[in-house]
Amino acid sequence: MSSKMDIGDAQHFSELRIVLMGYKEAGKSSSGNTILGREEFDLKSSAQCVRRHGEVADRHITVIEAPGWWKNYTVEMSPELLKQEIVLSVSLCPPGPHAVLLIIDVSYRFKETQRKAMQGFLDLLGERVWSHTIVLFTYGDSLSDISIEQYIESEGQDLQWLVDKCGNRYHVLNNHNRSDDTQIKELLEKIEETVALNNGRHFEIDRKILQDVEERRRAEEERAKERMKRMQNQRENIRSQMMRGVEKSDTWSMGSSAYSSLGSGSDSRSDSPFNYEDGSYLQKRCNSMDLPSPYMSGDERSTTSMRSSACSSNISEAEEESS
Ligand SMILES: Nc1nc2c(ncn2[C@@H]2O[C@H](COP(=O)(O)OP(=O)(O)OP(=O)(O)O)[C@@H](O)[C@H]2O)c(=O)[nH]1
Ligand SMILES: [Mg+2]
Repeated sequence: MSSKMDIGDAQHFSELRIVLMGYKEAGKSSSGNTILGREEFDLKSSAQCVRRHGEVADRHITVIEAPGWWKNYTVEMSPELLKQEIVLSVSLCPPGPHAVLLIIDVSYRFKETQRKAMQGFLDLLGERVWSHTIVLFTYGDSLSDISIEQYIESEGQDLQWLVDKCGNRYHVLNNHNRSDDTQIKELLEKIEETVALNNGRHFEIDRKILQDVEERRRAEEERAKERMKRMQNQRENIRSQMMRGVEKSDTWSMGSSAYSSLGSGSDSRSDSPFNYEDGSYLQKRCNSMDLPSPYMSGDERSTTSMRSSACSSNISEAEEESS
C-alpha cells in the first residue's frame, strides 16, 4: 500500500500517522484537536493511549495520544505501566508512525529534568526514533512578540540539546487559534519532509522491544489474575470461617442464656460481636473489610494503580515546584 502521491515538487502523502508524546498537560490532546480541526480528544487525562482519525488538507490523518508522564519525573521514576503504554503507542498505527511529535509547552520553564525525561522516554523506543521526531511547541500565544527561535535560544542548553537531537525539527502551535489553518498545513509539510529525510520511510519500532513489552504485559496480567483468584479464595475462607463463628456463637448463646438465668444478672451477650440474630453483623463486617472488589476489570485496576502513583507524583511535583 503506497500512501505517497507526487504533487508538483512536494511529496504529498494521502495518509499520515502521528504519535503525540510529552509530559502531562503539555497540550497533547489540544494539539490533536487542532491537527484534526475538531474536538476529537477529551481534555482529560488518560492512562491509556487514545487514537483518533480525520480528513485534513486532502490527507487521511491518524493521531495517537500517548499518556503523559509527570513533568518533574524522569523515566526511572515513572510507573512501569506508563512506560509500557508509551512504547505500545507506536504500534497502534501500523505499520508505524510517520512522525512522533514531542510536545513542549512554552509557557513553562524547560529544565534539565524535563530534558532527561524526554530523552529517557524516547530512548525506550530505540535510537532510530529520534530521526522521526519533531518538537511541537504549544502555547504559541504566550510567546507574544518573541519568535520561537528566540525562545529556544533563551531557554538554555537543555532545550537546545533536545531540539538538536531532533535534527533541528520544530514547530509552534497556538491551540487557541483554530482559524489559522496555515499552522497545520506547515506542520504536515514538516512531517512529510521528515519522512523524505528518512528515505520515504515511516518509523518502525524494533520488533524485539515490542515483544519484550508485550511479554511483560502478558505476564503481569497473568499475575494480576492469579492475585485476584487468591484474594477471592481468601474472602471465601474468611466468610465461611465467620459463618462457622456465627453458628458456634448461636449454640453458645443458647447455653449461656441458661447460665445467665441462673443469677449473674448481667447480659454478657451485649459485648459479643455476633449479637445480631439476623446475621446483619456478619454482612456489615464483610462489607467493611478493606479488600478491593474482585469484580474490577483489568482497565480499572491499571487506571487505579496508575492514578494512585500519579497522585503521589503530583504531590512531589507540587513540592518541587514550590521549593
Ligand atoms: N493558551 C493556550 N492553552 C493551551 C494551548 N494548548 C493547550 N492549552 C491548554 O492546556 C491545558 C492542557 O491541555 P491538554 O490538551 O489537555 O493537555 P494534555 O497534554 O493532553 O494533558 P494530559 O492528557 O492530561 O496529559 C488545557 O487547559 C488547554 O486548553 C495553547 O496553545 N495555548
Ligand atoms: Mg490529553
